Amino acid sequence: MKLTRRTGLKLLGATALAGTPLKALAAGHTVHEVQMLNKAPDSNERQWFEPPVIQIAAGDAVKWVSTDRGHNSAANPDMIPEGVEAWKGKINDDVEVTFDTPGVYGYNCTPHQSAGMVGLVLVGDVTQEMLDEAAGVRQRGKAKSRYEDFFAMASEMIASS
Ligand SMILES: [Cu+2]
Repeated sequence: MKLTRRTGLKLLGATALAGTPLKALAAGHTVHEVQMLNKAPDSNERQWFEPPVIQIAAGDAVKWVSTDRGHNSAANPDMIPEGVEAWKGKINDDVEVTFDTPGVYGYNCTPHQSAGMVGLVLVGDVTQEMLDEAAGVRQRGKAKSRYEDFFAMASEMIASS
């Protein structure tokens, strides 16, 4: 049997939980961390979420960590599934959001949105159609070119998952 990521997650939920953080076990889901950074770790890009695109299972959480000061994580209300409440973290604060609804979630740092500090969370079964819809939202400044890269990364991720 080819062990796909999806199968792996199911197996993880059913059996092998070794290596899963205790906190995640207690909460019954996995918490994925995204760092809020002044500079990307692998390039000279400034104002950066690492990783900028993250794929998680429905029911998992993302914790944005205020590694560098001056940043926050806020959902773009035009880039989240219908009926889902937008989150908005405070500057310099860690914020943890649990994602129960599958879909594409676009977010940004409020003061650095036009500087391109944006990211994507892909929750559960994401289709190319969902990506295209979110990618159609108008962007300003550097967010435009960053999102072009990130949506291309997202397409590759869903194709290989
Ligand atoms: Cu920022």
